[in-house]
Amino acid sequence: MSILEKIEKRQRLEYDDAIKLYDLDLFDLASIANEIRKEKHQDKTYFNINRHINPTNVCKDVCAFCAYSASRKNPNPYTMSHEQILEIVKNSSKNGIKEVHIVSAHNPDTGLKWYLDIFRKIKEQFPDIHVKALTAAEVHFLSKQYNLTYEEIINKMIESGVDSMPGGGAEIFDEKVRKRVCGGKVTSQQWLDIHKLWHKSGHESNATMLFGHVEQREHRIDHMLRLRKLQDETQGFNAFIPLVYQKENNYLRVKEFLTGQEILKTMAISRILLDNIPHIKAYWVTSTVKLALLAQEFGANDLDGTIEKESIQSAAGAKSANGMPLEQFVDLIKNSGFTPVERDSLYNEIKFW
Ligand code: V47
Repeated sequence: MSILEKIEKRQRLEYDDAIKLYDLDLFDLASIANEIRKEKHQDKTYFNINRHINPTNVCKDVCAFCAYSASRKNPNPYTMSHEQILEIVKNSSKNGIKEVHIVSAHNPDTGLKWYLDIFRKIKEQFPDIHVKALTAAEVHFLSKQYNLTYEEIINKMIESGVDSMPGGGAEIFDEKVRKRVCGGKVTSQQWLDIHKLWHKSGHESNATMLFGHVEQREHRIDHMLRLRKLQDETQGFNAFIPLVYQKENNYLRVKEFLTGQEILKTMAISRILLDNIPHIKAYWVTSTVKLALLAQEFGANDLDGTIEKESIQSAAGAKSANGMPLEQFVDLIKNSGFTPVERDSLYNEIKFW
């Protein structure tokens, strides 16, 4: 049976077929991915009114792709006080945010309490705001730093009010590439183990993939298939987020951005392969807004959110430092022919705009 026939029958593709998807014509891939998107989500494009907060950039690890952490390339270390973070949440709550997405560097100086107490304080003062916080890379860092098991850190997160985990830190699972781009931090298997434990605790999370640096197509396919395997076991992932690598101010020497075609093909392939992860998020921050809108025709059904402030990818060259106004966000989705649906962090529909 040909690959196209297998997809037509909605049969699962394994590695040998999956890698050949890249050889298909761009518009054939779009049409297949769009058909699957429509079956699952019709013309709805989900987004969230949210606020990203990155409380410290002091990091004990050095990932070659990272321009955010304080280092030789970025000699401006900062660590926010809890009062500063609460002030941000207070101001953003006036804009109707439903979620704070809190991700930090691996700061060895602040103490475990600094990491966890802020979640409790946010929950006490803003009980209706969903706290999405701590990547598996941070969970691993905290576990090593404070000699606690992953389960113990996860229990502390839950006790402190963390509602869901973001998908960061996955980067690329292939061990050789991973060693080159972020050797020394959470391993691929540890990343997957942490999400498995989080799912087992009855909570949901997302999964990212950083692509467009030194990895090859086969590493992307391998990454997606490892996620699909875990999702078969746990069903805990809500969204897959392919993050397009930004190349400024970091230690990886990558001169060219991926072509728009390669980015869109990767989005479409993720929609086809990840038959058990319901949402494919085109994160406009890294793909650019224009390509994220186009990605809606290539299987993506989620555009993340208004963000308000973004520090990680903008440090590496993305034009996202100030988020996007809600009206503009809604208009862009409508003008591209889709229905903007505001969602909460767990994909319950809040409002059709
Ligand atoms: O894991 C770091 C990435 C991630 C660069 O779960 C870079 O809903 C591009 O995970 N170029 C953090 N990317 C952000 C993240 C995320 C974003 C939006 C939504 C969700 C979600 C999660 O940022 C890191 C890393 O892969 N990153 N440096 C760079 N130069």
